[in-house]
Amino acid sequence: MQKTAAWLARHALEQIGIRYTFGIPGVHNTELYDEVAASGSITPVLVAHEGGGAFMADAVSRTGAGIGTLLIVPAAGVTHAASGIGEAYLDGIPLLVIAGGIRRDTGRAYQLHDMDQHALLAPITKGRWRVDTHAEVVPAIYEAWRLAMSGEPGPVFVEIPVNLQLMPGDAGEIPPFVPMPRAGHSAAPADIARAAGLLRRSERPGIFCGWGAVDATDELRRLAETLGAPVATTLQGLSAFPASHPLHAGFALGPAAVPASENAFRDCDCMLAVGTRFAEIPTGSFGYDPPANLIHVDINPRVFGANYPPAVALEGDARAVLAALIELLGPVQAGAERARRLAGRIDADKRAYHQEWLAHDPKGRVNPVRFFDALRQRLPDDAILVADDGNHTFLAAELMPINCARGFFSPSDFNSMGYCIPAVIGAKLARPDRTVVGIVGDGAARMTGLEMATAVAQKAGVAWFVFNDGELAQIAQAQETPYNRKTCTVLPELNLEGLARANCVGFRVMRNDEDIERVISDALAAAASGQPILVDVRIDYSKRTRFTDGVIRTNLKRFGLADKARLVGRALWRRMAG
Ligand SMILES: Cc1ncc(C[n+]2csc(CCOP(=O)(O)OP(=O)(O)O)c2C)c(N)n1
Ligand SMILES: [Mg+2]
Repeated sequence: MQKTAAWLARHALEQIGIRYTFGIPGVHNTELYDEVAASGSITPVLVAHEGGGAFMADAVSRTGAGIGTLLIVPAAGVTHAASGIGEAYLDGIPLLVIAGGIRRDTGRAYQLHDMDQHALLAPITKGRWRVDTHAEVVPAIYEAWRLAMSGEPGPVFVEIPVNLQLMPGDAGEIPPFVPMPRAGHSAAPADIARAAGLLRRSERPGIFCGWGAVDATDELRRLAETLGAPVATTLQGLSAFPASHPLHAGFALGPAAVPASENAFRDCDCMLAVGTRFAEIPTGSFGYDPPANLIHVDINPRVFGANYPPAVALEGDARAVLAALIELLGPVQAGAERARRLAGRIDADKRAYHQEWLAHDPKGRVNPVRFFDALRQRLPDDAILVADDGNHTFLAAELMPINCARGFFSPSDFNSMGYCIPAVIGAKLARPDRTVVGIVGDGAARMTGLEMATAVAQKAGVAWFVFNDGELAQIAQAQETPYNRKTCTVLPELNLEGLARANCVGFRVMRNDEDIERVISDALAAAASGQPILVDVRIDYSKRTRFTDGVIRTNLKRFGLADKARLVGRALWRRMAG
């Protein structure tokens, strides 16, 4: 069969079920764009910057509605997209990145956009393909997709040289698309039995879950209830367990965790960790050591023992492994009584922490706890909340209850600022039935703020709440004590209303606590009517999160006496000298 590579790529994307591609056309992919635009099922979305496009595609994948897909130019498109590709790679999110490639039929050097993109992408993709013939196009895209979706998901890259896109060639027999099997594999029964034994004998079991458990909420709930175990989550996995459940302890472990989690896990003697890598954020810079009886469930065996040695490692799909574990565990006698006691303690700790925030004086600005209380009240349970990276992220993690699986996204391990504004758009396009809102720092809003126009063009009714504090607060707070000065963390003035108007989105200001309910209601109403809207939230950041305090304390403890003396001496001197 004679076909162009552009036709073949479009065919493959249609079979996979791609509904949107994100990117910008250039001379190496206009043929692909033209094909995709002719598809009845795929909409090519023009973005302002490929970095934003990559964050949109990432969010499509995080909703669970198929794989997010990029359609970009070589070199400059790839380097612009790299932040989003890196984020997806470290966060275990599938992405299909398709770029045009330079001509392979002219023998010319110094072509436009000529670079080794495969070398650049090697550390942040699971696999890379460059097709050299027409017959390779469809198999390469299917194979790339399969790799992206299997095991721990991640980004894959396919380069299609422009000469193949333009000219028809022999496509050979086009293979059929074979979807992935639904049921994931479980671990060895003997290992699951050992895990069940440890949990049964434990007096204070605990469950810690990450994004890898996000589709296993029912199983987690059953296990928590059977064992009478508290459940803490990572930042990325915040939505894996509903905050409304009485055994939900909350975000993180150890001194950087919310009080309910810190207390519930203080004497944990057997931990069931599911779909988490014990990375830096959820352990508060490795400030919490899990117990020796650590049962670690993950689809990626490389995470086992990377930070903490497991007593039992269970390699497999979280749902399948947990279902088998539930089966082998059977009823646990002490579980119900433990659950009752724990629920009381968790509830008291959560109330006390909430009260502590309510009592805080926001100095005429917006108190974060009142903002999140009002937002929670007005959002449906299945809403999707997207945070960027900064102090606002940890405020959301500590103060905003998330009750629906895949109801919270944030750029976690690659930790790339600029994620939220575009990701909100990607999530809304993938799930138009859901309310999607963003919480974004004023620093991050500068990075990808011009992507708001993409929401208007796509008629994506979303709301972004910009936490406007005039600083790169998460870093500025960490500078305060040791340096007593804020080098490069005080932001120049930005007119957020101007930014909103420039992008043709709606605008509201929330000046203080009195404005909260009215402005949130207005913003959600605008979003529901299809009008994207930006809200300038004059947030008060004078009270620190548990996370920031915990991480600073943990890191300070690590310094030796001499270094500690040096740092404290410098801080004191600066304080005195001004
Ligand atoms: C691309 C990128 N650059 C820099 C950082 C370092 N960083 C982490 S949080 C943060 C502050 C973010 O400021 P803002 O967006 O205003 O949020 P806030 O902390 O004030 O809530 C910075 C600079 C990062 N994570 N990513
Ligand atoms: Mg800020």
